[in-house]
Amino acid sequence: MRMLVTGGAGFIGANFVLDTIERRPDAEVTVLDALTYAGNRDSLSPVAGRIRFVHGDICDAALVDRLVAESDVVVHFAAESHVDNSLHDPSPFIRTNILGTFTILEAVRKHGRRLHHISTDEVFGDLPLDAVEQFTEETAYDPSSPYSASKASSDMLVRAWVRSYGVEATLSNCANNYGPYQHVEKLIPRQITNLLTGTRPKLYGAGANVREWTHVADHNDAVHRIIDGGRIGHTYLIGSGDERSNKEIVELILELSGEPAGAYDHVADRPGHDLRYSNDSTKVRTELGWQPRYADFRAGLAATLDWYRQNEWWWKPQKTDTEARYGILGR
Ligand code: NAD
Ligand code: TDX
Repeated sequence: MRMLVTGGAGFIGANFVLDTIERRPDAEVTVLDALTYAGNRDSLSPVAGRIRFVHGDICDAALVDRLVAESDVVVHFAAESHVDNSLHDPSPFIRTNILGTFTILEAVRKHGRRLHHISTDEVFGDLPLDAVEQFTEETAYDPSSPYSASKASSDMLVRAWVRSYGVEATLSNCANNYGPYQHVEKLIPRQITNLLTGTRPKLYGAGANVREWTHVADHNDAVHRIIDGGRIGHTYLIGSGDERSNKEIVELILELSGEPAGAYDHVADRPGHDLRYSNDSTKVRTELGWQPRYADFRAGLAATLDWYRQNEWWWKPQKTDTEARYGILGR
């Protein structure tokens, strides 16, 4: 199988490529990545000799056309992915997430290639904190931030290209991921690396907002199953079922780091801050036999903490710039 992975130098994409090389030894993998501030070629160093790396932009129609023509399957991870950045400057989100996905769709349409589009639970908006309600594949889109609106737009384009042009695409909307190689701007690595650099964790507002935490390896396992057995035109929601408030997460990181429970700062809340996400992942479990292997979140978080402790070389170069950006946002 010739596989084109967009955004393969980012957090989830790099974990996907490392996993793919083990799982599909015969696969010919090409990574297309623009190496924005969020992309890091070092994440792919364990498989550098096994893949082709193309430094380029998913909005470059001629390049995308050529690479898609040379592939059997396109797995589309590339995106601007951070909500806070999207609130500060939405323009790269509109360009990469919407125009970039359009560019990929036009190439897979022309060459008749299989596409899997990676998306997020954030397209559905949020749920009340005290409800048992969950998102399902039928929930209406109601995005809150420029990031989630741009991802919602990209999903809509994929659905339209399936219906109107018969493009062979599947979609998945996963809950929050954690694990190795995640950029230090995101909640869990930010707090772990704050503690490793002698800074107190920063909690937005009261910290009551709830996220459903799914290990990146479990997300990618679901993606492989959808590529192999997913129904064309279908959407699959992915999530571990493990929901936690941000306050619980920060307190658990402090505990695992041997620090006192209250040793964190409250900072300004995120505007429009979604309250709770929760995916009903019955479809991917029953149709494709998926279930999370990292069912013990505490153990998965402890392993992630160890990874950041042991791989300072990987994250240290990002840390100063990231905190400087947060300084501008007042968070
Ligand atoms: P990330 O920000 O870590 O990585 C994104 C990658 O895309 C980077 O390597 C970057 O260089 C690349 N990229 C950005 N713009 C590009 C462009 N114009 N052309 C080519 N490459 C470009 O993101 P992530 O957390 O790994 O997320 C990957 C995908 O998964 C995204 O589509 C995101 O919406 C989705 N997702 C993320 C999560 C999560 O918790 N992180 C959860 C659900 C879905
Ligand atoms: O320092 C922080 N303190 C804090 O309280 C940071 C960085 C975040 N938070 C809060 C905001 C959110 O409620 O923690 C929660 C998680 O924040 P992020 O890591 O920024 O993730 P989120 O906004 O939930 O979005 C993530 O999951 C869905 C990914 O970034 C998206 O790409 C994905 O689509």
